[in-house]
Amino acid sequence: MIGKIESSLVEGLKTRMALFFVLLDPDSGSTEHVVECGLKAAKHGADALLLGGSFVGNANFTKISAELKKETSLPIILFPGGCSHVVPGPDAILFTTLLSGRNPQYLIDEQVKGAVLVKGFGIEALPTAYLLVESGKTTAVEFISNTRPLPSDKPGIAAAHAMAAELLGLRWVYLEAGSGAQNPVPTQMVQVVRASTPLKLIVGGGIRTPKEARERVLAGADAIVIGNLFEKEKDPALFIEFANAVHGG
Ligand code: 1GP
Repeated sequence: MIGKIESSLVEGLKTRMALFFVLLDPDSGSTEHVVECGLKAAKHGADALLLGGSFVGNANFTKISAELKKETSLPIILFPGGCSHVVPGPDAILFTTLLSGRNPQYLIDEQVKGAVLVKGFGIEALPTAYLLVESGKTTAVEFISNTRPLPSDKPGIAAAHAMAAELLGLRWVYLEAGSGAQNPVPTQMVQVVRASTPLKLIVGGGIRTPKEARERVLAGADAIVIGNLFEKEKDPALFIEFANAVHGG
């Protein structure tokens, strides 16, 4: 069932070319630092805040979400690396399956354990196929998940995975180069995946300039995720530039 948050994101796409998601990594600094970064993003054009990462060692996960919720009405969407990251508080969760991999733990095992928590906490789930794409160096998600990424020069393979996601009833595809990736997901791959399925398409990992973001929107992305960049650089002007590049106009 499509919930309130997903409906509002889809609604947002009626007036914007794509949505601008800012990823907050709980491990990127103190709780105050992460919250400050999230609030800056909320104030300067983000459409949603993703919270999480493949490896989270910060026990303040719940606190970050609670602090953000006090100050912003922007959707806070969990982006978990596993079932242990499911905490009460966020509005929604990217309920992902690492479909590009062949490790049963991240294809279904974490989901079975996490489902009980997601339903118990009443968190809205956005069913998402997570496709990890080769990006020039080993990323945290590749290492932690013990899976091989999809070849970046074989967009047809990524498209076949996206089609499988559609036929399995998922609603979102996340084309992921990995946080801090050397190379973002190639524009051509975004185009080919876009042409293969009507599912909502999220693209992230290693996008460092508004131009790179815009190119992927023009290729068919419905949402762009920026993380790393804003952990170091919190200049509001940069948030605004990214938001404009992603939203279009
Ligand atoms: C990682 O796609 C996100 O899961 C964001 O990547 O941190 O490289 O922007 P960056």
